[in-house]
Amino acid sequence: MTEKIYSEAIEAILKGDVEKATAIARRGLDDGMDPLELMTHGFIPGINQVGDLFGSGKLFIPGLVKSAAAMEKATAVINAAIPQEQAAVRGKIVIGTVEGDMHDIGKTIVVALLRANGFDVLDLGRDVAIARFIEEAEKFGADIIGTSTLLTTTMVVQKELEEELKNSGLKGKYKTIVGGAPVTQRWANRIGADAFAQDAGDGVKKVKQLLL
Ligand code: B12
Repeated sequence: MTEKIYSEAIEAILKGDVEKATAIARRGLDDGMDPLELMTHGFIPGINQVGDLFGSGKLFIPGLVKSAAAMEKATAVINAAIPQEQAAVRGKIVIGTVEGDMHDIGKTIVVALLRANGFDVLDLGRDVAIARFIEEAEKFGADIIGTSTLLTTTMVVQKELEEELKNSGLKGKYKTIVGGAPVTQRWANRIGADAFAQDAGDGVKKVKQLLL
């Protein structure tokens, strides 16, 4: 039963079928599935296959856009169903996708899971300039700045943020966490980010560690 819904989710994303993807997300949740399990074993493998097809020239922009739309809708349904922890606020995080990058599906999952775990999260959306990350962190009284990037060409913005924080004497004030498909622990070490997370669950774990 579970395997079947995972393969249906993968197929709906591959086909870029928004209605089907939404219906599968709702059905899985109605059947009592864990939202993150459904995301991790169904929808994410689906969008990763889309990425591989696109990367190898077997799928083109219109197909990528359709699949992304189905993924966005399924993600919204699943994010809304993540159980919320009633604990006191554990810390404040400003998060966004870096300037030049429009990918935000993974970032929205991270935001939803952090909120569900009792963190106060300010989501700045996508295509966020370095100056804005810093201004908003100042206004919000953030403990942590989190950045997402999916493009190898925009990874450098995470490095520039570290440099800007150092230059403005704010490096100690905010901890930083970096994520996104091409980002690695090695990259985080190289640019001087305080943490790296490979997925949303790991993100919650690393954020908790940063706030200890
Ligand atoms: C969906 C998608 C799109 C959608 C995005 C829609 C949206 N609202 O996000 C659209 C159609 C807009 C798109 C556009 C483009 N895309 Co695109 N896209 C993808 C695709 C298929 C999936 C991305 C995704 O959503 N993954 C699923 C999520 C859940 O995973 P994730 O983002 O990695 O997030 C997880 C972790 O990384 C982590 N995480 C992520 N962020 C953060 C942040 C923090 C703080 C933390 C702690 C953790 C964390 O947690 C998340 C949850 O587990 C990828 C392929 C891939 N497999 O990555 C290509 C891909 C990223 N795209 C690519 C390209 C080339 C483009 C375009 C340039 C295409 C074009 N010619 O126009 C444009 C770029 C537009 C721009 N300026 O940004 C390339 C990038 C290649 C490269 N070397 O940089 C990829 C790799 C496809 C490929 N194989 O070629 N794309």
